[in-house]
Amino acid sequence: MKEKLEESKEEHEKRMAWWREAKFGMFIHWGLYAIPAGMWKGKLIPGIGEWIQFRAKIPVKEYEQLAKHFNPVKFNAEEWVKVAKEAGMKYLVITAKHHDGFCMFHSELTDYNIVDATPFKRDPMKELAEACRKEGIKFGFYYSQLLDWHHPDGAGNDWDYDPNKKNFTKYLEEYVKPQLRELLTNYGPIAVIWFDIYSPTPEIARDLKAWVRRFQPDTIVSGRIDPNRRWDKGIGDYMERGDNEIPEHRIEEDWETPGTINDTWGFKSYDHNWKSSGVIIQKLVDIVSKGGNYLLNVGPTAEGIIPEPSIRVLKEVGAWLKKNGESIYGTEASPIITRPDDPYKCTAKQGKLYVHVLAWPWDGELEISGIKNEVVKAYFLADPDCRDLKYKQDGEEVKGMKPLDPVDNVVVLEMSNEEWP
Ligand code: FHN
Repeated sequence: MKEKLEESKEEHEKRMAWWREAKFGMFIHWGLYAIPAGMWKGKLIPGIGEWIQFRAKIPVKEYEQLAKHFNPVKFNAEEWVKVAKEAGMKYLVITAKHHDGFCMFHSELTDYNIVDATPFKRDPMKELAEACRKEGIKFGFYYSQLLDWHHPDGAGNDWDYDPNKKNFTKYLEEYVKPQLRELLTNYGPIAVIWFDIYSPTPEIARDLKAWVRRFQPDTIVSGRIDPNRRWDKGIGDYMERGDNEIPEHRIEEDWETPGTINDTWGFKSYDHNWKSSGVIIQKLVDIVSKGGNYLLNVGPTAEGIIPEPSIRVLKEVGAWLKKNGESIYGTEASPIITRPDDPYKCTAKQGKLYVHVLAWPWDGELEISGIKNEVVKAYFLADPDCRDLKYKQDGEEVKGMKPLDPVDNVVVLEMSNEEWP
């Protein structure tokens, strides 16, 4: 049965309002792949951790055995949500079903789920949904609609199943849609359904989106519902950029970059390539200055622990946001065009330009160009007393300020009137 989708611009704007304000969210990739953690039968398997079944061509019957050993006794939903909250993240999206097909929620459609197939027997999605509600964090599900290496009719597994014998429509109608109904009816309000690479046709994408709307009209649908659309939102509610990809320029429509803290989404025991908090803060600023959201991933272990290096980085980002959040949440993209090598990026709110000085020029002489209003006050956002910063304005140029923070000094320029920015 095909679902119809008709909605007004107002409905769309209303749905997107919290998301536009939020800017920063937590992505969580968690599943059976956290057990092998990047190694299979003594061999290091290259690539991202959650793709291990595909990369090592592990037969379903073998991979399924992992479920018997999945017992994340250290999992604590409230602690995870607190990590997100302290990092200044406003929403959380977790893998309900990734490409390996294992369901991290209790599903009536298959026993291959965390409650029925593991010694853990709990539904962590219920616990997380609850904890998010308590802490005021929006809660969403990642759901792999195309790839499913476990289901005989899902796409992607041609080492167990003959691709010519697959019935994708059956998988969609009798499995994907009923599972989406479960996710959208058993866990309270769902802020986002994060579909991933990609629905096979635009018709299927539209149908799936309408299916989501039928149960929760306010749920935001990710751009990767659309076949191969990376450069505009297409059928989704917003555009999803490539993984870790930040566009060069400001983009007018809603968009998001999903990013990793190290080089994998699902936990890998030997991936220690952690980005520093400085790098993450600068990526966040870059993204927000171009009008986007940053969905930053953590990959918990099979015991249910968010790796300590991620927690450390997130705490530091959160500490920076505590002082400088005004220049991120609810801001507009930069009204000034900056080049990649400019030492600053901007965000704005009415009458205020936030100048994120990511690398203070070595001679201390910061010059900001393109200021189309008279500056009446300059100060560091992190300074609780908003003490006046000395500056000289010469037409559209503002010069002569000295740094405060080693990573990103946010200088606030207050304007004489609210016409710009
Ligand atoms: O194949 C997935 C990958 O495992 C991961 O989930 C990322 C997150 O954006 N999405 C796909 C690749 O783009």
